[in-house]
Amino acid sequence: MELFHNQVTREQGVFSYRFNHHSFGLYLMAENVEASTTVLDFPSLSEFRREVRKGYDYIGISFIVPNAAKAGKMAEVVREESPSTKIILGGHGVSIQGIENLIPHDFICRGEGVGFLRRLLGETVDRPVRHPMLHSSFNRRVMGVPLPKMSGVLLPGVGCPNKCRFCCTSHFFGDYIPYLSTGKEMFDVCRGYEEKLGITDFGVLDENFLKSPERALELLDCIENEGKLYTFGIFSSAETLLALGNLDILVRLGVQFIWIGVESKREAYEKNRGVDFHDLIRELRERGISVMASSILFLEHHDKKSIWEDIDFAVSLRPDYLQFMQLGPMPGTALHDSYLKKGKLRSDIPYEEWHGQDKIWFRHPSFNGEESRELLKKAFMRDYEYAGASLLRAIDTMLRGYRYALGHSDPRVRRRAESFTLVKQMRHFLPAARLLSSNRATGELAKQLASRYRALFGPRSAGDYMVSAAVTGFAVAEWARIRYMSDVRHPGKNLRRYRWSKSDEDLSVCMTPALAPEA
Ligand code: B12
Ligand code: SF4
Repeated sequence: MELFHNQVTREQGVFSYRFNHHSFGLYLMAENVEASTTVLDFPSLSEFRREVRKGYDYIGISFIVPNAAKAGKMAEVVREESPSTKIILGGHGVSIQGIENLIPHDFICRGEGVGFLRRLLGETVDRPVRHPMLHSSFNRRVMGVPLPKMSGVLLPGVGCPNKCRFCCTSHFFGDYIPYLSTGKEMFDVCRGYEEKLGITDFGVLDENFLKSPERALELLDCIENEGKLYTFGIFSSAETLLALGNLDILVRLGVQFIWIGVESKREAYEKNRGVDFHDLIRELRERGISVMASSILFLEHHDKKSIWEDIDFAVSLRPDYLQFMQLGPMPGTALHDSYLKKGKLRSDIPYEEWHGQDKIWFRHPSFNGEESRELLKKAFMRDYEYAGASLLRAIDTMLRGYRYALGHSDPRVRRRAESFTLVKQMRHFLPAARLLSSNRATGELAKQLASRYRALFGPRSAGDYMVSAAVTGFAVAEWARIRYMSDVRHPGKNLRRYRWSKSDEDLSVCMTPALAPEA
C-alpha cells in the first residue's frame, strides 16, 4: 500500500520514501450516507471476520483489479459468517469481465459510489456532499526517520474527460464528476482542515486538477485575499499546465508537487502535443515545484532499441521523481478491449499480477514477461544512477524554489518563500546521504547541496550537528533493516465508526451544493 516504494523510488534502497495511504473512497462514502457505517481499512482476515460477525445489513468491498482474489475471499467470509448481509462490490476491480460470476455479491457499483449508495439505501441523492478529513499519507519514513502526518487529502472530483486509451479512471467514471466544483468550496475545505487539524498542506486527488482553470484561479483568489499559505501537490497533464500561460501562477497558488504523464518521447497522446518537456520540467523545478514524471514502457512501437530511447528520454528530463509503468491493458479501457479482440491478452496470468510493476500480461512483439520485468528494473536503476536519489533532487528543487521566491519582484510570489517550511530541516539528511550513497550521482549531489546550504544559511550550528547525527543513526538502522531483514511494511488496521453514537468524532466539512442526481 505504498506509492513511492512500489512504483517510483523502488530501486533507491535506503533513499526510497516509505509512506502508506488511506483508501480514501471508503471514508468519502461513509461520510455521505445517513446510515450508521464503519470503515475498516487494512484489516487482517481475522479482524475482518470478527467485524463481519456484527451482522451488518450491507458490506461494501472496494477493490482494484490486482486485489480481485482478496475481494473474493472477503466475500466468501461474509457469506460464511453473516449469510443475511448484502454484499456490494465497488472500485475499479468491478470492470473485470465476468466479475458477476467470480465474486459472490448482491450489488455491483460501476463508477461513482456516493450517489450509488444513497440510491441503494433510499436516501436523497442530490443533497450536499461532506468532504472527509484524512491525512494524505501516514506511517511516513524517509531514510528511516519517522515524519509526522502533515498533509491532508482533497478530493475535488473523480474521472477525467481526456479518455487516453489506456486510462482506467477516465473510462470508469465516464466523464469528470466533481465533488468540489468551485475554488471557494476547495478553499473552505482547506480552511476546515486548518481549523480542525492544523493542516495547511494538501494532496489533491484529482486526475487533472488544472483542467478546470476557473476553479484553480478562484482558489488562488481566496488564498491571496485571505493571506493563507496553503500548499498543494497535484496531478496535471502538460497541456493544462501550458494553458496557464505563466507558471508563476502555480507558485502563487502554493503548488509544490506535480505529477505529469510524459508517457513517451513520441507524441503518443493529444495531451502532450508540442510540449517541450525538458523546458517545462526545468522551469517547474526552478520555481520549487517537484516534478514526478511518468513514462510508459512496452508500448506497441517499442522494440529493444526504441524502448531505451524512451527510457533515456525520460531520464534526461531530470524530474525529481520518475515513475516507469508497464503498459497495462486494464479491463474497462479501450486498450483492453482492443487487445482482447486481437487475442493479445495472456490468460495464464492471474489478476494479482496485473499491476504494471513486474511482468506484462499481454503478448508484445518484442518482449516476453521475464524480459519486461528485467527491463523495468534496469530503467529505474538507470534513472537512479544518472540523477541520484530522488530525496536529494527534491531538496535541490526546494532550495531553488526558496531562492526563486525570495528574489522575485512580484510580492505575491515573494511571500511564497515562507511556504518552504522544511527547507532548513532537510539539510540534516545530507550527512547520512553522503555516508550511505550507493552511486556517484547521489554522493555528488549531496556534496553540492551541502555547499549550497552553507552559502544560503551559513555553517551548521552545534544543534544542527546533533540533529544530523540522530538522522544518520535512523538512516543506518533502516539501511541495515532493508539489507538484513525485510523491507516489507504493512499498515495496521484503521477502524472508524460513523453515526454509531453521539461521541463519534465529526471530521468532515459540508461543502458542495449537491451531487447531481444522475451521478
Ligand atoms: C490513491 C491511489 C493509490 C494508493 C492506495 C491507497 C489505498 N489505501 O487504497 C496507493 C498509492 C497505495 C496505490 C497503490 C496502487 N495502485 Co493506485 N491509485 C490511487 C489513485 C491515485 C486514487 C484512488 C482514490 O482514492 N480516488 C478517490 C476515490 C474517491 O475514488 P475511488 O477510490 O475510485 O472510489 C470511488 C469509486 O471507485 C467507487 N467505489 C470504490 N470502492 C467502492 C466500494 C463500494 C462498496 C462502492 C459502492 C463504491 C466504490 O466510489 C468511490 C467514490 O465515488 C487511483 C487513480 C485515481 N485517480 O482514481 C489509483 C489506482 C486506483 N491505482 C491503481 C493501481 C494499479 C495501483 C497499484 C497496483 C500500482 C502498483 N503497481 O503498485 C498499487 C496497488 C496497491 C494495493 N496493494 O492495492 C489503478 C487501478 C487500476 C485498476 N483498474 O484496477 C488506479 C486506477 C490508477 C490507474 N489509473 O491505473 N494507489
Ligand atoms: S490525461 Fe491523464 S487522467 Fe486524463 S485520461 Fe489521460 S491519462 Fe487519464
